[in-house]
Order: sequence, then structure tokens, then C-alpha cells
Amino acid sequence: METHYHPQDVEKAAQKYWEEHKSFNAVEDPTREKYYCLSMFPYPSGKLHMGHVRNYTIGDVIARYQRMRGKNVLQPMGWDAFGLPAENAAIQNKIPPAAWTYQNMADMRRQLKSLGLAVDWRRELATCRPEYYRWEQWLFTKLFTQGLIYKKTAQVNWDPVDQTVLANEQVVDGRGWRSGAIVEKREIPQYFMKITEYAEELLQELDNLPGWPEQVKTMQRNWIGKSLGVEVHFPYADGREISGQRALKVFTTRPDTLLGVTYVAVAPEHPLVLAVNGINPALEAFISECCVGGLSESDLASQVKKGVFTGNFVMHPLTGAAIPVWVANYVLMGYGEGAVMAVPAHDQRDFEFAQQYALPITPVIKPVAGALALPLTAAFTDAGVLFDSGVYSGLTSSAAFARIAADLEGKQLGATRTHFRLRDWGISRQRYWGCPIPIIHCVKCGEVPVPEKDLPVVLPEDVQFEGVGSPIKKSAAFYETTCPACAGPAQRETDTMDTFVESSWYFARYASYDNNSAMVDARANYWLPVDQYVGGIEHAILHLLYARFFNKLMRDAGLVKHDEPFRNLLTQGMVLKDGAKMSKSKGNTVDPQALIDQYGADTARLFMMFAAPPEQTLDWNDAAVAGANRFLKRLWELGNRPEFFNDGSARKVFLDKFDWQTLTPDQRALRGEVHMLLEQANKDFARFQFNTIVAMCMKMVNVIYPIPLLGNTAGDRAILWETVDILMRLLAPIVPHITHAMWPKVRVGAVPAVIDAPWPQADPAALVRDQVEIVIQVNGKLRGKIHVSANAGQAEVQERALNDDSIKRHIDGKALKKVIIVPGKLVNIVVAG
Ligand code: ANZ
Ligand code: ZN
Repeated sequence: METHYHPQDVEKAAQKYWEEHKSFNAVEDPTREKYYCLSMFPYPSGKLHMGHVRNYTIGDVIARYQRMRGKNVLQPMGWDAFGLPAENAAIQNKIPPAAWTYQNMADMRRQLKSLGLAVDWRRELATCRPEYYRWEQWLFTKLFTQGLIYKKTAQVNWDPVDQTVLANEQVVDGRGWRSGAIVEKREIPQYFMKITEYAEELLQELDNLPGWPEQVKTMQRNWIGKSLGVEVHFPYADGREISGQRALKVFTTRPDTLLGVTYVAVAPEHPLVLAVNGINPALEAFISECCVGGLSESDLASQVKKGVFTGNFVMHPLTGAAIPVWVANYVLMGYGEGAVMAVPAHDQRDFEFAQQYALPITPVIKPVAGALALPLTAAFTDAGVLFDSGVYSGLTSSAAFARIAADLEGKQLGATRTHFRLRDWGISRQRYWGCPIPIIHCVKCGEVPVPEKDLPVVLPEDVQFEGVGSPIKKSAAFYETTCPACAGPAQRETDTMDTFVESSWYFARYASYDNNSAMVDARANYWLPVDQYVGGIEHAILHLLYARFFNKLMRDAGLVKHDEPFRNLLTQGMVLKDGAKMSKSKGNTVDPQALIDQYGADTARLFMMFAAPPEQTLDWNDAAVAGANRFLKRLWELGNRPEFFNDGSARKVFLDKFDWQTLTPDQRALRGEVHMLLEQANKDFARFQFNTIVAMCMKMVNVIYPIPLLGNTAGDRAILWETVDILMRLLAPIVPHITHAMWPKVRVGAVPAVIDAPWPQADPAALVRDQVEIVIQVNGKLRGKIHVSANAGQAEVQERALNDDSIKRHIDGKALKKVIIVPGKLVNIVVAG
């Protein structure tokens, strides 16, 4: 072994060894317990950032730890390769999105490999490859045939100058990012996946995921947004019918506030508006105004509440009073009935709207204890007790919910309903760099799914990309085809799928990576579910929900058998610098490659694991990086001690024969400390508290560092050999290269590579604290230490203290006044003079 620590050589050699020995090739073996460790796959942006390094190191430490614990581990890696950034880069660099993406994948693969990840690279996949997305297209055609994918028109952002659809992130302050034109909303046909069909199961099964962070489950619950409410019918005045309906339906979660309704509001797209629009010029102007502006949630939330009176009235279902109908921009067509019963006193949006248009505000709920402060300055939105509500006055909100719902049902003017906030998933994108939707449009036959034998529909990669519109929309060679049903002329769909579709099932494909005749095979049932999923909290909602949904779709298609894809989820914290998120726009990034070039991957890994527990934010610190590197050098020096110059099996013979009972009390204490640290580290490994594990290892090094100074007895050697052996195995998941290099020299036993060594366990005998150290003072001054048996009596302790050589010097010839004993800790001898 080199005297000096050269991480570059050490790391190259270790990586070569793993590759030659196929150390991380995962092979299905039903006789062994499997462990599937998965980190969220990266978007190939071109360069690894610190967030990646942290994510993949955490996953790798877990994978290596489980491997050493004897599990059959699968850790794969791949590329989430479709998406908008490739199109933007293509415009900037005048290079096709495909070429840009493949180049980035090559660069990032090299960087990832330099981190020394225990990845089975045979399974690498890229979602932009036809051999991957053909199965996505195949599933699409199945789901389309079953009605789980359907077509309907939906709004998109339309750039009238570039004549193209824009993604939400391409709308900047209501304008097209390229043209600067004011963006319009347009209705175009799109494909939707019926995720709402699974809403209840997606909600319920969150309760069966104890290995997920509570916070993530709450976010998913809120996103699914199940609410129990009542559909209330407000009959049109004079028995009128509007678009075949005799009443306007609204959905409310607060039927207890029904007597506080002062107006009803409908969405601009509501059929009632369409039925009366045209009569009223103000209304017409308002509707067209609602058609501009972005579509994103934040665009909608930030807009000023606006509306127009429709000129129509409806009747209150309980009192028969005439209630005016307004159109309001805060009512969404896609939720509930697209209409609300407005109760300004108890709903903040209604309150603001009523103030703006001077509509009455009628309070009907007061707090259970105390009174309402009137006039209201904001809506009182809590549940409480009803007043001014006729026969319902005095009831609590929950009692009134049941009574009013029952009375409405009796009058056939309402019914209890469950609503989900979750909408069906619109997967059509009018972009080029995505998976083509496998549908053929035929004037005679309608939408015909591409037959299995014609899959995949390959996206042409060698295209001219200018950024205005998708090249396949202009390429007759792509879209002109014949109908699979009637053989007549037909056109291919030119929209592509949302890239969230690809990342919704990649975890299953890794298990069947080389199967060219099926999406997944029986191997998926061996590996799945993923035992540990590691990734960013930014994916807490959509990605995880879509992946859970896809897993259920694949289950119901008979492809996999389990209900949920990810048993345990770890969401790693962000990497900060000086308290701010590391990001290109802030110019505060640290390039991982520079770090690896300077110190090596092990230093980067060690720093990442030591600086913070995985779930917390990690603040970048140059000094701590240098510190991590110093620790590794110190470790290296341990291996260069002369005691180690023999082979591991000889050490094993020695240790097997060694009688630990022969240790001196000091040695026994040292060994006890090492095993205590090991025991604690093992607890922390189970909880993924890698930072304290590293601290434990550092302490262990401190414990054994001075050992030769004690005299190099057989006992010293035994402790040193055993400890270094433990230390190597404990550290192997975190700093796999240096431990791999040191192992042949310091190991105890014959296992040739540390990665194949069994996980270390504390020796229970070493943990028994049979000796305690007692501090001895004379007149309050520290004068010595003794070791006594942990169950020694006071008389014995006193006698040992008084007869200790270093103490005798201080008390000889003086009158003993008294002896104070603190059991297990201290003896204070008080003498005269
Ligand atoms: C009357 C009312 C009184 C309401 C009150 C709330 C408080 P969640 O819980 O999210 O399901 N609402 C219903 N349909 C809507 C739509 N299409 N667009 C906008 N808002 C809509 O919310 C249900 C509540 O959201 C419903 O209960 C309704 O307002 C509103 F003191 O009805 B509520
Ligand atoms: Zn046809």
C-alpha cells in the first residue's frame, strides 16, 4: 500500500475491481431476501450538481449497507430523458434535442461512475429510447381500448403570434416567452388518463405506507382532496329550464350555511352562461376577458376576483327567496358543479366578491363560545352554532349538516356527495421532444390505436428544430399514414405525452430491462416493490402520485402483483450555500467535478454524509470538506502501521485464539468503547443517521490511535486489529474506495473485498461494563485513577484508593479525617494539613 493517500489511484482501482468482478450485477434469486434501492433518476441536463451527488450518495450508502447485510441488492440508474429543456437548448445551440440529450447522458454517466455508485449499469435505461417508450405506447393503446384513457377538449395556452401551444412555464406574466404576445386560452382535443377512477384507493392506501414521511402523505391527501358535501339544487325562477335543467346545481361542503346564501356564482364556461350570453354586452365582454391570461394555479390564485350579474335569478331551496346569479372568475368549471352558493359571511372568496360588488353579507354561524364581532371585517369560516336560520337555529354546524342534507333530500332538492379535488390527468403535450401518442385519426373510423405489431411509433431524432411548433407537426413523412382499421388514408396524432408518464413506470422496467417482448415480466414481481426510494421533496405530489397510479394500472393489467410501488420513501434535504439554495441563477454553485478532481469521490461522499442527516438541508462548507479529507488521510495512516504487515487470515487465527479475558482493565475499557460505538452506529444505520455514524467512526479512530504507545502487547494488537477491521466495514458504504484499498492489508479473515465482508456486530461480552474507572482526589485535588469491579463494595473501593501507589505519596504521614465516596465515580480523601 502506498504511504500517501492518492484518492485518484485508489478510486480508479476500486472501480475497476467492482467492474471486473461484476460486483453490482443484480441477479434474481428466490432463496435470498431482495432489496431494491432506487434513487430518482436524473434529467440529463448535462452536468451533475450537488443535489444529485447528495441524492445518489444517500441511495448508494443504503444499497451497499444492505448488500453487506446479506441482502440481494438491486440499485439501477437511468435517464428521464424527454422534456422541454432539450428543446430550449436545441434552439440555443442549434443542435437537435436528441443529440444534445445523448451527449449529456454520456457526460453525466461518466460523472456518476466517478462517484463509485454500486449500480448495475447493465440495466441503464433512457426514456427517450424507442425500446423503452414502445411499452408506454403499448400500455396506452390497452388503456385507451378499456376507456381508462379518453379524449376530450381542454384548455391550453395559445401564442397567437408563434401560432403554437405554450407550456405553463413558457407563459411569463401572461405573455409568450418568445413572441411577447398576450397568451390566449384555447380549447383543443387532448387525451386524459382516468386517475380519478383510482382516487379513493390512492387516498386509502396512504394509510398502508408507514415507511413514508407523514408530510408527504399529507400533501398527497390534500392533493387528492376528498370532501364530503351536499349537491344543492336552486330551482330556476318561474319554472324555467336552462339547457334541459330545471335547477342550478351547486356543490357545498357547508350546507349549514345555507340560510346565509346571498347570491349564486357560476364559472364563465358554465352552460347557464352560454345559454344567456349574447343578451348582455357587459357579460359578453367579461367572458372574453376571462379567456386571456395564464392557466397555471398561481395565475388563477393571484387574479383579482371579478364578475358580472347574469340577469337571472334562482329560488332558495328552503325559503323560496329569489337569489341573483352571477358569473365569477373564481369559480372553476372543473370542480364540483362549476357553480357555488355564495355565503359571504362565512367564505373568504365570497366575502371579497360581495364587498367588491356591494352584495349583502348575512351571518348565520357564530362561535360555540362567545359572539361574532359585527360588522365582519373578514369571513368567519369556522364551524359553530347556527342563528337566524329558522328551525335550524341553535344547532351545531355538524348537526345542521345532517339535518339540512336530509331535508333537501326529502324535497328532492339535494343529495350528499363526495367530491375529489383530483382531476383526470391530461397527458397530451403539443411538444416535439416526447413520446408520440400512438393514435391514428381516420375520418371514417375515428381514433384508432396503433396495433401492437406496428409499435413503436418512433419519434424522428434527426430534425431541424427552430422552436416554433413541433417538427413532427410539419412532417408529412411522420404524420401521413393509413388507417389500421379500414386501410384508408389517415393521419397520426402529432402530440406527445407528458414526461411524467415515462417516470411513472421506470422502476418496474429496471426489473425487466432486457425484455423485448413484454413491458415487464416475472422478474418485476421478484424485485418490486422498491424497498427504499430516495429523492427530492419537490416530487412529493405529482411524480409519486402518478407512479402509484401507474403501479395500480399495471397491477390491474396483470403485469405486477403488488399494490404500491415504494415501500419506504426518503426525501433528502436541499444543498445550500450560505443559507441559500445552490442554483445557477444565484451563481452560488459548487461544481461536484471540481471537488472530486481535487479530493476524490470519497471525500465528497464523506462530507455529504457527515454534514447533515439525509432529510435535513445541508449547508456547504469548504472547511468541512477539507476536514473530511484529513480524516481519510488519518485513516490511511492507520493502515500503514507495521502491525499490519501480515495477511488477514493470520490475524484471524490470532484473534480466534485470543482470550479477551486477559486484557488489562485499561484495554478492556478501550475495547468496550469501540464496541459501544459500533452498537450505536448499527442503530443509526437502521435509521439512516449517517452523520452520527461518521462521528462514531471518527471517535473510534481517536480511541485506537494511541494504542501502540501503550506498549504493543498481544492485547493491544488484538484490539487494534479488531477495531480497524470493524472500522473498515462500518465505513465501507460511505467511503467505499479507500476502505476497498485498505482492506487487503487490515482485514481480519480471508474475504478478499470489503464489499463482500459481512456486516460487523458488537460483541455482547465487550459491552458488559465489568470495570469502572474511579477518580481519586486528595483534599479535592485529582491525584489518580483506579479501575475496580463494577460491583465492588464501598469498603473495597476505599481500601484500593488508600493503597494506590500514586495516592499514598499524598497522604502518607497525615491524619485521615474522612473519605467521601460517590459510587462508580469518585473517592475524595480528606487529610489534615
Ligand atoms: C358554500 C360555502 C360556505 C362554502 C362556506 C364554503 C364555506 P372543498 O373543501 O375544496 O371541496 N366551491 C364548490 N365548487 C366550486 C367551484 N367549482 N369553484 C370554486 N369554488 C367552489 O371546497 C368546497 C367549497 O368550495 C364549497 O363549499 C364551495 O363553497 C366552493 F361558509 O359552499 B362552499
Ligand atoms: Zn379507418
